[in-house]
Amino acid sequence: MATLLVTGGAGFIGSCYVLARRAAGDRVINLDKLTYSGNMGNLLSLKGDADHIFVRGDIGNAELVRHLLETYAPDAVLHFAAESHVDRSILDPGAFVRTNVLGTCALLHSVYGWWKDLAEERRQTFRFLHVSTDEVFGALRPDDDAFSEETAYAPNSPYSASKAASDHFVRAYHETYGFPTLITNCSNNYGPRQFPEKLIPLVTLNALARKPLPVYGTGSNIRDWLHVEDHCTALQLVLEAGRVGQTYAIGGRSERTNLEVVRTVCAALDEMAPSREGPYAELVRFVTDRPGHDFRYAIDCSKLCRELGWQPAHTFEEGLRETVRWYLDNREWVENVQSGDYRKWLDVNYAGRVQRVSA
Ligand code: NAD
Ligand code: TDX
Repeated sequence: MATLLVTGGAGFIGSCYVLARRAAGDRVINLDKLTYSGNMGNLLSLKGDADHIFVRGDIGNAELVRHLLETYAPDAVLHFAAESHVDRSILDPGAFVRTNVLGTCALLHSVYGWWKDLAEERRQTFRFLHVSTDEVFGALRPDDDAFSEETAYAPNSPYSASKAASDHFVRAYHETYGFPTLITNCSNNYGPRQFPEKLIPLVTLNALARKPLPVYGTGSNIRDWLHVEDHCTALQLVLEAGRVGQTYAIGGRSERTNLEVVRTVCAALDEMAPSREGPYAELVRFVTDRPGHDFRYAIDCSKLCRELGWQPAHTFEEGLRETVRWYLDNREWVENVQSGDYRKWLDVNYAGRVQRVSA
């Protein structure tokens, strides 16, 4: 049984990882600030579990982090905590600098300061895994090769710039101090418990409420989708067998245009929750584009597959249907996250965008 310090374990991907590790028997210390996207409702099944220790706090709080390290002596730190939404980063880049850059630097320094005084054997086996994104590589054109570990960084949004900066600091702690880091750069995740500011849950819930489905620009931008559980199995393999100091690109080999994704969600809903008012795809509206909208992301994950034997278990079509089903079956979770703050966000991000019926 390993002891893991997980940051951001009440968020979408972090909670999936925490649930998987508890099911596997690891002890988890879960440090999360519970920002708007952190949600204890994601961890309901762990209520009363003595081996899931939840601590509400900030990764930048060096005293708290030091206390957790000294008290629980984790075998690894998995760093998920971040501001994660590109549209929010366009409206408030400062929050992304504070958490993703300064917060990550503070966390790194706290963990490094504790690690350097451990006994040699513990120093050798300890790992700091930094969970990052494919967005740090910028945008691809239709015929470009997919991103790989060798691709040069070229972040275009304040979000991706802040994640790129954090990746560089993690790398620098390895190169400068020999700190045992691992970095993963993953493509777009989907699955249960994703906060409905992101495309797939936003469109699912808007459709059920017969609200417009906002597609940025012409809907031709491309993302490479991966089920969140497949991301988490990849992270565990990297943690257990990844080479220290290395980066691993993770992706689903499932490139789809945004319009294809939205239409697939609509088709699943037509079947699972048919509406008397007509097919859900009638609700699609093409709205003012995201500034600096990256055209295409795609990941070449052959290093991960070859070196660590990873394979995704979900196909996009089957995983998306399961995800839509999850949102239909978990209305209480949905109602809890659709708070006043969430409605305010929808106003801030969508009210000023021009809407068209065709692209
Ligand atoms: P999320 O927004 O759902 O969750 C982020 C979590 O971090 C929340 O629980 C939040 O409360 C917590 N948090 C934020 N600031 C904090 C702070 N200062 N201290 C402690 N906790 C804090 O995000 P997600 O989609 O689960 O993403 C998790 C990580 O994975 C992020 O680092 C993100 O960059 C990365 N990533 C996400 C995707 C994706 O498609 N969602 C893809 C690749 C990589
Ligand atoms: O209302 C919308 N309409 C729309 O067309 C929203 C919210 C999004 N989009 C488009 C923008 C993107 O091309 O859909 C695509 C997906 O958008 P998001 O769900 O916001 O994800 P993206 O910007 O691609 O970033 C995500 O993947 C990489 C995560 O939010 C990041 O945390 C992760 O690093």
